[in-house]
Order: sequence, then structure tokens, then C-alpha cells
Amino acid sequence: MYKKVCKKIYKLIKKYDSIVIARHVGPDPDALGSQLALKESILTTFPNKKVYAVGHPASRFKYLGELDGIDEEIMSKSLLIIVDTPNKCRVDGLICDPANSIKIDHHPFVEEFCTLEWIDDTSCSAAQMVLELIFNTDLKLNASIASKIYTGIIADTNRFLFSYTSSKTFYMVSKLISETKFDFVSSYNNLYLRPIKEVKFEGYIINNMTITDNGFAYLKITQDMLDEYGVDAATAGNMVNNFNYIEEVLAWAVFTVDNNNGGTIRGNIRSRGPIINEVAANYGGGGHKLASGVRLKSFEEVDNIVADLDKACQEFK
Ligand SMILES: [Mn+2]
Repeated sequence: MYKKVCKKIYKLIKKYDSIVIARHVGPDPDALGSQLALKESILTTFPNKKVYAVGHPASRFKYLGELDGIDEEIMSKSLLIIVDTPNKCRVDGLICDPANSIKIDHHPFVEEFCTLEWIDDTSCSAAQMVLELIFNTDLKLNASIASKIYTGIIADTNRFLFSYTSSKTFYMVSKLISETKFDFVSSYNNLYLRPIKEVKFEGYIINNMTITDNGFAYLKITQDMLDEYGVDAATAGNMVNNFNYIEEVLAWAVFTVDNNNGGTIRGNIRSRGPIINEVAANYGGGGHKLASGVRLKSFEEVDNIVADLDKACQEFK
């Protein structure tokens, strides 16, 4: 089934002289890695084509490559490929609707907005799907493309820790390493090296979080705390991924004031059992069963969701 769709995608890529590749707003390493790997693969295979990777850059992930600015005229004439994005409103840099568009995504289905959609919600990452596309067509691969794909895969699976890592993931990564001989160990430096202030702030969260009798851990993070350690709301929010495997904690969250978004409270919630996205949905949030996010108006609202998440932990026990 996926072989057929890969061939269809390749045919369209072959047909167009100009191709635009987009991904979701607030890019993570999988979004950028799959986007820039696909761009490089198309350009390596077809050096005469014009390929643009669009969207706002993220300075943190600059090592994955540069992005391109384009106008409406270019986009309207191009083949548009959107990676890692389930819904249209989350596409970064979409300025018009070209005649042909392709979606390559591993999120649960939200809406149809491309003329050709390849959705595989059993895939661990969009990067794995781009690799599948390369392996099943005449698209080329090299060490530089491989490192971008690998970064996407290890970021979305948290180094093969999450459950949607499959035998296919290991098989394809093994093939990726043996075919290109790229230095996969150096990918970890780019992804995991961080300044001491961030590590110290993580220690601060651990030392100051409240853990309820039902196993729900949380911390409210104010602007003063962010200023003291010199970290931003997004960085603080992403730290929840590091609090897995604490014996006394079933689910956990950090609630961070986000002055870049009008002083709203950014809630990042994780779980190793209790279903949390249903609770988050009651507050306008979303995400997966065990990894979810929400945006709240005030710390008073935080108290309500904390009570609900604590209850979810109690029911799980
Ligand atoms: Mn992804």
C-alpha cells in the first residue's frame, strides 16, 4: 500500500520543476529534519529543480539547515509538500493553495486538505516516512540527508523510548546507517547538548514540584523563576520529557507563564499510565493519551486542571 503512494509522490516530484516543502508552526527536530532531508534528497536526485523549505526558522535547530523565503507567485506554481502536520491551520508559511499538494504525516487524522495524503499514524515520525519514500523510489540518500532523518527519528521517539518505535523503525535505521555510514553519534551532541542554566533549572523543577498522594506531580513556573535561570517558557515546557520513570509519579505537568503569548499559561502534561488528553480536552487542549498540552488563562484555572489530573491518577490507581 505505502509502496504505491511512494511511487505516486515520486511521479509528482519528477513532474514539477519547482517544489515547496512546508511543515508545522513551532517546528521540532522531526518537522525540520523531515522537511530539510526531503529537500536535500530531491536536489541531490534532480539538481536542476528548484526546491524551497519554508516556514519560520528555529535558532535552536539551525544545524539542520537554512530555510527559504518565497512569494505567492512561486508557491502557486509549485508542487507543495507538507510534512508532519495534520491540520491546515498549523502549516507554517502557507500563503496560497497550489493545484497539487501532498501531505506526509504520522499524526492521527484531523482533516483532509491536500490533493494527495499519505498518513501513517503507526509511523514513529515524519522522518521515518520520508526515509520510506526514499527507500521505495529513485530518490537519493547520502550522509548529510541521513543525519537529518536520524535526528527526526530520535527526537520523536526519544531515542527509541516511546511505544510507537517499531521493528520497522529499527530495520530502517539499520539500513540507513549501513548504506550511508553517517556518524550517528554526533547527532546526539546537536540534540542533547545544553547550557548549564537549563540543567540547573531542571534541578529547580525537580526540587520544587508538588507530588500528590495519588502520584500527580506539578509546578507552576512564574516569570521571576524563568528570569532567575535565564530560560524561556518553551524550554521550561519541554523539560517535562525528562521526568519519566520516577517511581512516585504517575503523571506530571509544568505550568509556565508565557509572556510571548500574552501572559497565558502554557501547560505541558505527561503520563506513564493515566489518560491525560481527555482531561486536557476539557480545557481546550489536545495531544496524545500520554503526552498532552493545554493553554490556560490564569493560575486559577491551573488549580482546576490540577485537581482533574490528580483525579485521573486516583482512578488509574
Ligand atoms: Mn513528528
